[in-house]
This record gives sequence, C-alpha cells and structure tokens, in this order.
Amino acid sequence: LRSRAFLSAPNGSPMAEPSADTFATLEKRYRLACEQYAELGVDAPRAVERLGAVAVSLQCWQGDDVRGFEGAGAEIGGGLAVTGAYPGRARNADELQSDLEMACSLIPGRHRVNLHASYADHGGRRVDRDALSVDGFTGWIDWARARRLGLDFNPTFFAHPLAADGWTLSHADPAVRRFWIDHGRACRRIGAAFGAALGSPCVTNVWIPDGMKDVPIDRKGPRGRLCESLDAMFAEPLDGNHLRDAVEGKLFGIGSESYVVGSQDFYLGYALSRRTLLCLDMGHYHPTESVADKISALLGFLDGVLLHVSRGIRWDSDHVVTLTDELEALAQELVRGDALGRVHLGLDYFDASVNRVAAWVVGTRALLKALLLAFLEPLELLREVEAGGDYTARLAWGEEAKALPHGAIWDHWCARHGVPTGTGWLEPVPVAT
Ligand code: RNT
Ligand code: ZN
Repeated sequence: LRSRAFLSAPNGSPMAEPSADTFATLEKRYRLACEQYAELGVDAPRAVERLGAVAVSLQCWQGDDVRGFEGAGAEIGGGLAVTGAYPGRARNADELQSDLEMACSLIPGRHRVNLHASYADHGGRRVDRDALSVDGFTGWIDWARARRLGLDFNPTFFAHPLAADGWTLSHADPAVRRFWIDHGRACRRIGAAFGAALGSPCVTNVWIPDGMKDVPIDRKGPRGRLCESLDAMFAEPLDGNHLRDAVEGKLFGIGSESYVVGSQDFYLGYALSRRTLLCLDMGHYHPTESVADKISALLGFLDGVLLHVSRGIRWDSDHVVTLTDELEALAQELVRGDALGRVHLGLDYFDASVNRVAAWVVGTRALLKALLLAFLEPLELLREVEAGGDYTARLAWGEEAKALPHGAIWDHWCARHGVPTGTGWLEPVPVAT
C-alpha cells in the first residue's frame, strides 16, 4: 500500500460489465424515469445523447500535485499551494498516463487531457522553458492518439528560477520578460502541433502569477508591460483549427493579495480586443460572485470561453469538484443559454489529501452529472411560466425538478458506457489508511 503499485489499473481494462440481472433492473428504472420525464415534456434519451457529446478536459496536474517532470522538489510557487500527503503521487509520464487511463476507464464518455509545459519529456535532456518544442511531447501525443483523447495545453509561468520573485510577463527586467515571451511562443507552437496531430483544436491557456503582496504605487506599469508581452507572444499567426488561445485572470493569490496584474478586467479587455478566449476559473472570483451569471454576458461579445471548473473553499483552494449549487447553476446556464458549443470545459483543482485517481473521477463525474441534470430540466415548462410572469410556479417547479429521478438515467448511462454505476467505481481504487 505504501508503494505505487496499488494504483495501477487492472490491466488497464475497463470494469466488468454489470450482470444481466443488474442491467435488467437498471433498464427498468430507466424506462420508468423516462416516462416520468416525458410527462413534463422532457426527452430523457435525448438528454443522454447530448451529454454524450460533452468533452471535459482532465487536468494532468491533479495526478502529481502540480510537480511536473522538470526536476525533483521544485517549489510550485506562483502562490499556488497543494496540501495533503496521500500516497501514490505519479512520478513520471508512465505513471501519470496509467493513472489517467484508470480515471478515464471510470468516467463515462470521451474526454480530453490538459497538459502543462512542465510535463515535457525530452528523454532526460534538460530543455529550458524558452526552448521547448513538440519533441518533448511526442510521447504524450502518441499516448493521446492511441486512446482517442484530445489534448489541451498551458505554458508554465511558475516553479522556475526566473519566476521565483513572482513576476514573469510583466517583469520590470526586459530579459526576464523576453524569456517568458519565448516560453509562451514555444507553447503556442506546441499547442498547434497537438491540435494538428490529434485533429481537434488545442486550447492553450495563459495564466501568470504576477502581482503584489502589498499595495503598489504603480499599477499601470506592469499592466502595460503585460499587454506588450502578450501581444509579442500571440504575434505569430497559427491555425485556429489547431490552436485556441485563452487568457485567465484572477482576483488574488497567496503573495499577490493586493494587486494582480492579470485581473479579470485586464483580461476581459484583452480577450475582447485581441479575440482570444477568456478563461473563467470558478475559484478566481469573490466568493459570492456567480460564474454562471457571467456566461451569457461574456458570450454576447466574446467568441468563446474556457471554464476552469474548480471548487474554492474560503479562497482559491482548488478542492475536488463536487455537485454543489454553484456547479448546478453553471451547468444550467450552459444548457439554458445554449452555450455549450462555445464553452470549453476544463477541470482545475489539485488535492493531495485523497486518492488522486478518485479526485479526477469524482470531479469529472460531478460535472457530467450537473450537465445531465441541466439537460433533464423541464425547460419548456420553466420558460413558459417565467415568460407568463408566474414566478411562483417557476419557484415551485424549480424545486420539484431537483427531486426527479435523474439517478436512474445517470446509472443507465454509466452502464451503457461500460463504467461502474453508483460508487462501484471506488472498488478498483485502493484506499490508503
Ligand atoms: C492558478 C490558475 C491556473 C493553475 C493551473 C495549474 O490560479 O488557476 O489555471 O491552477 O495552471
Ligand atoms: Zn485555473
């Protein structure tokens, strides 16, 4: 149990099919549930079909506590923090890939994997971030292609000596800025190469830690420099069918409590004027601010949005995603506002206090469940009562919808995809005590 061996998937094979008996029961419950939904004008089989088209990008960094492969013990930095000491952290590409495979075998549907530049593997050769190329990722591309997974990407602007003071693209020193601009350029090419190799556009997301612990005198200077650096980074035209650029803002971080250069307002302006995607991380706003509410406001003006689905507790704590009110509201908004075609879904959390494979499975299944619930809403009915000004009925039906038999639809869908229903997926996931 102390070694990693206990974490490997049983021959990488998916779980056993449920027995005929179980399937008959699941089928019966499913039919009854479908009837109940149909009475409310909801086409449950269609809801499931729509759910099957959703791809979620699993963050590779949950598997190894955001350490990457560049060298043992590098400080994560950038104000990011991983807590917990659960055994079994992946230590290299093989382990990370087999853990991701195990997670994917327990999650219904076909999904994506989100990599960071710090997960390059140049076969032991040290290549600094400004000189990275797709050569460091051929292993990942081959792996993803063989498993029909799309890849997304992120330049890594932290856990590096040139980011040790917390400044990167907006650094006062032009030589440091140059290094990080070159890193960003290299990463865009890598992202475009992922997209071309796998036939699915790679969302390449820029997040930087730059900011101030205490109240700055000069707020304007770093923002001007960040804008120039980003423009230099994005200058090379690359095929939009292969690469989608995104930028991610933040309210505050550890060590950047008073000032974040790349704030929400900064990046909203940047994304609008440069036509990039805007990344909204659910942990990056004031705690009572609703990310769900932002979607329809932003999509009126932006080409698209990248979501970092996360769960902040008191701060940007990156807890494992669960089926919270916030998540349900987000999924509802994506469905009600017909936004799924223009929103990329990625997970962003890193919890080292629980089994890391389970962390992926719980978070991804929670997001998929939230979407299923949203697809199963009696939307016509709700729209009708709202349009008619009957807010009392809207309230009552909204509550009623919460208790509809979505579990029967979910279980049936899992079984159809050959993944365990209920908590059956926990079985092959060993527990450390
Ligand atoms: C940090 C951002 C960023 C990172 C990942 C690892 O606050 O959310 O997205 O979590 O790049
Ligand atoms: Zn994020």
